[in-house]
Parts: sequence; structure tokens; C-alpha cells
Amino acid sequence: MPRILHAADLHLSDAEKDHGLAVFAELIETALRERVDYVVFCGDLFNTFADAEKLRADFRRMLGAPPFEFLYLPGNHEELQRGGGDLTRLDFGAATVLHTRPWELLRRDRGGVAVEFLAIPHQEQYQGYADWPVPAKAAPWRIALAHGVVAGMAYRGPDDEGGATAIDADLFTRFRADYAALGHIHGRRSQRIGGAIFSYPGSTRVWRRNETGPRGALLLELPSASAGTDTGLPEPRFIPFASAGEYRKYILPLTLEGEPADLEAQSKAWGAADYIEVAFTGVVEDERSAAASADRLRARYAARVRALDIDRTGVSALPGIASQPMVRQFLEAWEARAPRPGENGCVDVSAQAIWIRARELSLNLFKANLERLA
Ligand SMILES: [Mn+2]
Repeated sequence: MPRILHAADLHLSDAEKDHGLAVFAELIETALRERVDYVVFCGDLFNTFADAEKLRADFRRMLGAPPFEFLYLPGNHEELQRGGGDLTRLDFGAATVLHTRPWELLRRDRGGVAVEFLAIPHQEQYQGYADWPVPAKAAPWRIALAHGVVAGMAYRGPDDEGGATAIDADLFTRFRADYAALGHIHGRRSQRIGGAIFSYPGSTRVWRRNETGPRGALLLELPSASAGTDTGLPEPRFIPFASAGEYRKYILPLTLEGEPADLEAQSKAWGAADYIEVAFTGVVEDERSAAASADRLRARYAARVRALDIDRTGVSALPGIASQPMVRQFLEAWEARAPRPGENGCVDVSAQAIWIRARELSLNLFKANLERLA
């Protein structure tokens, strides 16, 4: 029964070398511990081509000569900062690099069951795929590898990793893939379309803000042919990586004097690889007090985590606001309406967010009115 570890979007970079390589080490350790036959890495292993050049020696050394095959499909990020360079000329050691556009088909026989890998590297568009002369499926299992957005699997908003056109899900079902091992979308998701499982494992580490939730890889176990082909594939199992860290965001209301709410209780849950974002909100007497609070927060917590971003754009200043009795009364009344923990002992996160947002909106209204009267 072949076992496949599926990961994508590690974005190894020279700027965050130690963190990235620690996550890569955990990927390799996981593959060894789970005794997988294949690791399929579906794009954006490196953050840029320049990073691939700088870190390929570390990659080769850490991969070594593993008992599994490491299949590496380049993504769109390996094209960035490429200059005159060529990824196909770089040595990635034991890895099998799947460069060939628009596709290539590999047949392997590890784990006692034949598996075909249909590799589709990142490309600008996938039109004409219906004419690709992909041979008919001739093994119990066919795994397709691709790096891009499968139509219908992502909201393609303004903050999206953009560039290429979407890939039609029909490309995978037409060529009878049982599993589409995907990369590019950094949020983990899995769905069945036309008898195949389409999965994004999500980024292997927190690459940028808003990548919430645990990060890791998917483990897929291919049943032996007789049991499998009738019943279809079992869902892949998610394996979280401790070294990957988590993104955590806190919205902290400032007092009129620029003091933030206390973070000590929340900070107990932070790990060294976590990416923490703190957004200050509120109206203060003097903006410099908010800057000083940010400095104090940084001095206290920055060294404990991988990244600590403090966003002060939600803070505005209005000299004299602290002496307004109506504002003081509002804040007292607001404080008294803090959402209380429910029966499970936890405060409802959305109630908390609404409560904090109400403070922000009200203070901005006070500010607008006070400015109008001034
Ligand atoms: Mn990516």
C-alpha cells in the first residue's frame, strides 16, 4: 500500500533561513517516521529563484539519500527573480524535479503497487489541455501534481496570489487522476469532484499574515488495487508541524491615554515560531502614547516569537478627548457590556469582535462630532 506525503508552499527563503529549514527538516522527519514511499511537493518550495540558488546546497544536504522518492514540482515563485537563471540547471540532489511543460507522466512501483504521476508544472494558461496526448491510465492509481488555482476551489479576490488563469477540474478527471495533489492556495482544503479527491495541503509554514490555523502536510494511503478502485480513495490525513508556527491576530483597544489591553494571558499560548499581529484601535489624546505602547509591547514579546507586527493605523488622535465626560461615560458603559464566558468557560470570539468594533465605531463618531463642534 503506497504511502504519499503531500506538501506545498514552504517558501524557503534566505531571509528566514533557519525557520524555513527547520520546517523542511520536520517534513523529512515526518516522511521517515510515516515510512512513506513518496513525498510530492507541489510548488513554491522556494520563495524565489534567487532563494533556490542560495539554499539548494542546504536542501541537498538535508534531503540526503532518503528511502522515499522526493518529487518536486516547481511553482510560480521559483520563477521570481530568475534573471538569466534556469531552475533545470540547478542540482537538487536526490529530488526528482518535474520541469517538463506542459506535462509529463512518470510510472513508479514502490510499495508493491504501481502508481502513475501526472506532473503539470505551473504555467500561464492551460488552454488546449484536451489535446494533450496523455497515455491512458495503465496503473491502479494515478496522482496528478499541479500548482495553481483549480476553478471553484478558491475565492479569487484582490489579495489572492495571482497571475495565471484557473485550471479546469476537468483536466484532472479527463486524464483519470484519482488524486489531484495541488499547491498555490495557502489555506488547506479538500473536495471530491467527479470521483477524484482534489487537495491543497496549505502552506507548510506561515508565509504571511492571515494564514491562520496549523500548518503541515497531508498523508495519503493508497489501498491495494482490488480494494481501492471500487470504493475510491480514503481522505488524506492532515499532519500538523510543530515547527511551522501559527498566525495569531489580536485587536487591542487603547485607552484614551494610549494604554493597550493586557496580552499576558494570550501570550502564554505563543510558540517560538508563531507570527503575531497586534492591531491597536481607538482614539487617543496623543498619538505618541500609542507609539510608546507599541515599543513596550515589542520589548516584552518580540524575542519570544518569530514575528511580531504591530499595526497602529487603526488609532487616531484627538487632543482633549480624555476630558470629555460623555466619552468617559460611554467607555464605562462599554466596559460593563464585555461579553462574558459561556458555559464552556470561553468567550464567544465573534461577540468579542463585535464588542471591540462597537467601541471603535463609537469613538470615531465622538471624534467626528467633537471636531465638527470645535
Ligand atoms: Mn505559494
